[in-house]
Amino acid sequence: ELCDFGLIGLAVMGENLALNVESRGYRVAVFNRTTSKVDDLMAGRAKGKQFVGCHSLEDLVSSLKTPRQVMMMVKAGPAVDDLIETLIPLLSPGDILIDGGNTFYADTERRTKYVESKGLLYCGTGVSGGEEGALLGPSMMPGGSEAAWPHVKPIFQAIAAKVGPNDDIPCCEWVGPRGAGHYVKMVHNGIEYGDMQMICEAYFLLTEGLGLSNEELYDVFEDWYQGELNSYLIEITRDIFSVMDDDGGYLVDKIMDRAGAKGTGKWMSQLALDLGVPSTLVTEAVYARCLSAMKEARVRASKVLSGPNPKYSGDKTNFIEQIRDALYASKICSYAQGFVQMQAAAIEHDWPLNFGDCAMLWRGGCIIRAVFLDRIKEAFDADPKLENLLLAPYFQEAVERSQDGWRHVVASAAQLGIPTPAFSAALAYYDGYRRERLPANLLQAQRDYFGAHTFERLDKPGTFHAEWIQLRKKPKQ
Ligand code: NBP
Repeated sequence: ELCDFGLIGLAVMGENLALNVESRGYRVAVFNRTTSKVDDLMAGRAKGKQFVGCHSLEDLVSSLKTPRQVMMMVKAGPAVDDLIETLIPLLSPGDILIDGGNTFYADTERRTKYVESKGLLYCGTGVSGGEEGALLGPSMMPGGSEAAWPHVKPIFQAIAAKVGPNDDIPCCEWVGPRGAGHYVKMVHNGIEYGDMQMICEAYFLLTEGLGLSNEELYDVFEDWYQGELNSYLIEITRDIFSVMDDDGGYLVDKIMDRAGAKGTGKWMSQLALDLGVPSTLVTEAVYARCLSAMKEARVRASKVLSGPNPKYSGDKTNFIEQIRDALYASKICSYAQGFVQMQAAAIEHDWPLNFGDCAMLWRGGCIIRAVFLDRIKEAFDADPKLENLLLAPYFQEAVERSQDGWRHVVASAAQLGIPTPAFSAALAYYDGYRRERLPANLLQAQRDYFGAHTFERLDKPGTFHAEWIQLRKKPKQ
């Protein structure tokens, strides 16, 4: 009996995805470069299930129904190109190659065109949710050859996370052509960076500024989890404050304050710079990880550089509420920036993205899943061309409500010497975006002064240049 689905790469993600597909009633062929992993799976978790273990790509291909669906779940990069080269001669016209890894979107743009030129279909799919998501229901962001969608849709939507009142809306919709799916996945990861950084800033204010214990932090996050900040990341953060080490202390207090990164946040920042859009939250989050990684340098600097006493002297309960406001308002700015970047990328690459759908893809299964995404979906449903989330009435009102607390937190953090790069960047973005007039008139004057870069005028159309040196007031000798 032929299989419905083929999966290559049996590391954490691939193995769990394969089990997920099989659990929905499909027959799955699996292959891994190190074939002992195939045997381990067949003798272990796949035992007695509808699996065919393959020791070669030829075996895998010949085990599949046509049009074949072959998903690669291997390390992103050259491994994917190598697999594509090996698979092309084995596959038949109309067969579908799927890349479910964390691939850079431009690689998927290139590979889609290449694979299509060989008469096959290509489907670059962002998959989020880690090990548990892969097994029980990830968030999936498929893009690539549109003709592949009707074929992959039944299995993809069967295995994806489900949301909605009846738990029947799959977090998997067609995103767009070529690299669109991987781009949306990258923005998801960048937003995840921002969310995590903002939660860490709240944590730092609560501990450094207010001296809250882990028990108190647990209660604060439990309270936040019950409200509009309800999200997976707030939930796991709450839980972290309850976990003890073997010796009775809290585990979180013993963890080295040096963050790692795999690079998807950095990609989003780099592409924001290329597009000329201000995705400042993800960028600050990336830089915050860089600064954290300089542990030894910080230890040296801490012995030399001074700052104020970080203890907050005002009302504790109020400050906790204000930190919640800062977190919520900053989160809105962060998502606003992410969607602006996707809009700019959609224009640049000619991807007809549906932004309400994008919000729903992240509603379940993935790391940034949150109730909040329903509001984003509603905002884009009400106005698919919405320029900026901050302009949607719901978010406009939410920021209006939060901004006093947010400003107080950013100002207090500056005075207490507690770094809050994401909260501060979010506020600077908000205050810059809401201004009809910014000081760039002076900037243009400077550019024209030293480099004759010309300027436009508010009072008449055209391009102008001034002889600044001749016109200026002569300095006193
Ligand atoms: P890894 O990213 O650690 O990749 C390991 C797999 O790639 C193994 O099956 C390995 O085979 C295979 N592989 C490599 Br490495 N080079 C290969 C080559 N040249 N040809 C064929 N196979 C090759 O696995 P993962 O953590 O399961 O992630 C898979 C993909 O999913 C990655 O792109 C990752 O970024 C993405 N992702 C991961 C997560 C997560 O939470 N881990 C979440 C979302 C997305 P071997 O056994 O022979 O070495």
